[in-house]
This record gives sequence, C-alpha cells and structure tokens, in this order.
Amino acid sequence: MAIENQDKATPTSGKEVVPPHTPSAMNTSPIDLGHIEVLQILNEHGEVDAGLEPNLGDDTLMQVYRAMVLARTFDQRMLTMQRQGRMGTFAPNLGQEACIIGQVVPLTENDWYAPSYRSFGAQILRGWPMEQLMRLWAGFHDGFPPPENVNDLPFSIVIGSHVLPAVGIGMGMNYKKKKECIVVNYGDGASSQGAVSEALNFAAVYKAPVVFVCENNGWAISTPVQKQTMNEVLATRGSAHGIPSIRVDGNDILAMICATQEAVTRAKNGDGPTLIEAITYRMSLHTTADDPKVYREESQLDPWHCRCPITRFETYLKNKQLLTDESIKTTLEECEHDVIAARDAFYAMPAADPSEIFDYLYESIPEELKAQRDEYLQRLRDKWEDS
Ligand SMILES: Cc1ncc(C[n+]2csc(CCOP(=O)(O)OP(=O)(O)O)c2C)c(N)n1
Ligand SMILES: [Mg+2]
Repeated sequence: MAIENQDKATPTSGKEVVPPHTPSAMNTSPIDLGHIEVLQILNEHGEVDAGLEPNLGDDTLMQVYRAMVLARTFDQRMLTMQRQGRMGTFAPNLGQEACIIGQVVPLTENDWYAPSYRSFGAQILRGWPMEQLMRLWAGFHDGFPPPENVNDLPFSIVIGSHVLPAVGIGMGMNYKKKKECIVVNYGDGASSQGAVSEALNFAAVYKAPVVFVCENNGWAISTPVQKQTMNEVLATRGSAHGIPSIRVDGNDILAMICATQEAVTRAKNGDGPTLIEAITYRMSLHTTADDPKVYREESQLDPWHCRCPITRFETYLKNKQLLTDESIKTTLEECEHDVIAARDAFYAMPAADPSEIFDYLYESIPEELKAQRDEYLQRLRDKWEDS
C-alpha cells in the first residue's frame, strides 16, 4: 500500500506518553531510557497530536481502517469456528490490530515481511487469501506457502526462529544492492530467545535493511513480561546492539505507521536496522488451547478496554468527516460478508488425506513406519465403518 507524502509521515519528535503494562506507571521504569523515544500520535480519546499527524491521504486512511476491522472480524470468526470444532488451534489478535496492520502499511510489494503466528491481519493486507489462512490454521500444509508474488515468509511456530533468517534476507538485499527492506515481527517472549540477540547483532554489524517489530503484548502465554525479564524496556535490546530503537504506542495506528515508515526509509537509505517496541496488550487467549482465567484477573484488562485501537481510530476518522456511524456499520457488514465467503470457500476445499502425515519425514518410508501407517489407516477405516 503506497503512502502519500512519505516525508510528512515521519515523526519529528516523540512524547513520553505510552503506557507500559503497569499502566499507571507509564514511563516510570527504573531502566534508563537514554535516547529512546516514546511515540504516540493518537491518544486514547482519538485526539491527534497535530504536530505529528501524518498526511496519509483519505484513501489510505480508509484502507487501513478496513484492514483493522477485517482483522478483527476474521479473528472472531476463527474463534467461533474453532469452538464449533471446525478449525484447529488458533492464536487471536484481539486488541493488537493497530500494531499488526501499522507495521506493514509502509511496505511495497517488493519488500519482505516475516510474520509471527499472530500476524494474520498483516498477512491478509499483504495478499494472503483468507481461505488459505483458514486452511493453514486448520493444519493443512498446503496453506503454509506464501501466495505467488507475496514476499512473505511462512510464519514460524518456533518463537523467534524466523528473526535470523529475516536478517539473512536483509543482508541478501544489501548484497544484491536492492533498495528494499524486510519487517520481522516477534513477541516479548520471543525477544528473550538467543537467536534474536544474534539477529540484532548481525543486522547492526552488517547494516541490514531490517525493521524489527517487537510486539510487546504483556504476555508470553502465562508469563507476564515483568517476570520474563528484569528489563521491561525491550527497545533497549536494540539500542544495546547499536540499533536505533523506539517505543511506540502499539494501539495507535498512526504512531505505528509513522515509526515503521521512518524505519523503512532508514533501511532503504542504507542506514541499517531499526527496532520498534510496540506496546500493546493481548486482550484474548494466547491460543484457543489456553485459558487465561487460570493466571490473570479479568480486571487486568480494564485499563486496556479504553485503549481499543479501532475505537480510537474511528473517533479520529469521524473527526475528519471520513466516517459516520452508518459507514462504520457498513464496513463491518462488508468485512463479515468477506470473511463468511472465505469460510465457505474453505469448507468447500477437499478434506485432508490422513495418510499424508507419514509422507514428508523420509524420502522412502522405513518398514517400521509403513507398518504403523497401515495399522493407523486400518483403525480409521474400522472407526468409520462402526460409526
Ligand atoms: C522455541 C520455543 N519455545 C517455546 C515455545 C512455546 N511457545 C509458544 S508461544 C510462546 C510464547 C510466545 O510469547 P511472545 O513471544 O510474547 O508472543 P505472543 O504469543 O505473546 O504473541 C511459547 C513459549 C515455542 N513455540 N518455541
Ligand atoms: Mg507476548
């Protein structure tokens, strides 16, 4: 998606207004933030900082809004399908829509994107058909390869493992003298993986055109960020490697777009990587296999309800006369229509062949495994005959 007036989309200064995961203690971290900026452009009431407001153009703003609503609609439908027993394990992204959409808006189709498993909103915007993502989450291996002409990596379940390969892609861009970049998205939990530190160091040393987006949603399954690290300011992990790093209000779509745009421009100008720590909150389950009631109080979500990234953006768009209550309703209906159409296309796809689970580990299947396969398939046949 092209951004109009790109240089106007670049923030000139930041303000110390982003809430960390102890909201009342905003920016009272004992860690010295040094020169790390904290960027917010649209506050919780949808009021814009006129000095930082990007000139994105009305069409882009509306496309971004629709992408956020579509991400949430897809999210809700996937949860419903999973609860109906028609979907595999799924990782919701409720409340993180600004973060996930904003980080890919400044990318062109020549740029690359390395998603995490919670990045489906960005994947849809990058061109992944929703029915393919459904197939992927239902466990079909043919859902994983990126569509033709979409420069994305398949997402990795092994947390942080895609970050080093993303740096390799960035180094390849430098080697080929291409004015392109890659955005790689990973979580606060993944940021503690050793490979992520290696990736940051390599990117810094080789000036790789990489934008690291560390999506700090407060939780790594049941581990709160405060227990996972003694340095909650994850952006310092970038600056420790000599990488320009910034904290961004991850529920502020304008801040996310501006910070990413600035990082993309830096990368394409040959000035190397940037790390964006996007502060947001996981409002929903870790995955559908998780029950957060076991480890967090409902009341912990309270401060975040009023930070909803979609409501905030709607207020902004209404103030700009771009949105009305009526067009909000229409957008939602259109997104629901599109998601239902994708669901029906997914349901119409051929069922899995259970014998396939034996097919891809060995070039030729060992005799012992063949025997297990035959026994398994016979048991399935017996079960179907009984039912
Ligand atoms: C290397 C590795 N260790 C453990 C896991 C199990 N695991 C899956 S998700 C997750 C937490 C990840 O948290 P975070 O990086 O903050 O991302 P989020 O799920 O919050 O988006 C863990 C530990 C894994 N997938 N890979
Ligand atoms: Mg997390």
